[in-house]
Amino acid sequence: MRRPLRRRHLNAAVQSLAAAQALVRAVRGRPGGLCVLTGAGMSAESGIPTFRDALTGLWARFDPAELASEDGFRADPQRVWDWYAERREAARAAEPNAGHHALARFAQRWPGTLALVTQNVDDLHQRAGNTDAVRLHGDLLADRWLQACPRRRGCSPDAAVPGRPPRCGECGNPLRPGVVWFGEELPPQALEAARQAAEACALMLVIGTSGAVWPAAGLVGLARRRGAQVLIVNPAASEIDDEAHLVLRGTAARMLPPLLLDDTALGP
Ligand code: BV8
Repeated sequence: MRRPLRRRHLNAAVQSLAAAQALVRAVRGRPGGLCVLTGAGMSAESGIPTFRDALTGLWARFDPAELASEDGFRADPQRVWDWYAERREAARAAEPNAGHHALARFAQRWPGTLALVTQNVDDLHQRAGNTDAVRLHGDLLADRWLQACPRRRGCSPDAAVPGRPPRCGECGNPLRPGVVWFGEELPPQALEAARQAAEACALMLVIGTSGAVWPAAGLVGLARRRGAQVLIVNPAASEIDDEAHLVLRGTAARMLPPLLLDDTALGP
């Protein structure tokens, strides 16, 4: 009994990949034809735990929104600084995976077709070659002062006195990671660019996101309402699966090369 079931699964996977490849082929060479939204799952196969999985080990008992918030930082700056320091190390030690490289090669092969929007705060898209990726949630590797310099001296973050977190030697203003915390506004330019890309695309490809965080998750519905086809790549169900015309149940590194570059068919 097992064998036919597996064969059926494989045929279904091959068929949906073929259908997905046809959607991608239809937008190649079309300016802004493909908008890609990525989440933490994009970097999972590079060894960076997803947001939900980042709460493993000693961080398991914390709520992400608590750690990734100004209130959480003010309540215990050292704890939050250490969490980000650990994530920074993981990001620096990681390398772009086959999924990141497939997106970069697609952009090279069909210049102007891809608009890449990411929720990720690591720099793996940029290191793979997508240096124009729109970063909705900031940059894990860029620090800034928690508040504006009270002396309007515009002290450089590099001049901060080392510590957890580092602080201004004159006014004690702490450094914070250059990411968008929960309850904070997204960078208006990035959000506007993402909205325009979602509205203009013919295909919205959503990779490795649970679709739990807004306003990023809203970009998918926006694209669909503007007539775009929605294609999701995720090994598990997400909160935005209802918006999809087609779902590929697989991982970013395994699915993107055949999907974007027809490089290799899906093997057993
Ligand atoms: C704001 C930076 C207002 C920090 C992040 C509407 C409805 C409900 C709530 C809200 C709403 N509007 C606003 C809110 C509140 C809140 C929100 O969305 N809360 C949620 C939790 C309910 N939003 C905000 O606070 C936003 N700000 O609204 O401000 C405002 C407006 C004007 C003026 C002032 C204020 C700010 C949101 C941004 C927060 N910052 N990151 C940091 O990283 O530390 S969000 C952070 O979490 C990530 O960047 C990412 O965006 C998100 C995690 O989601 P995913 O990336 O999807 O990751 P996750 O782990 O959840 O899932 C991984 C997925 O990958 C899974 O589906 C898994 O199956 C899949 N996967 C696993 N392995 C693989 C894979 N896929 C492919 N391949 C694999 N190998």
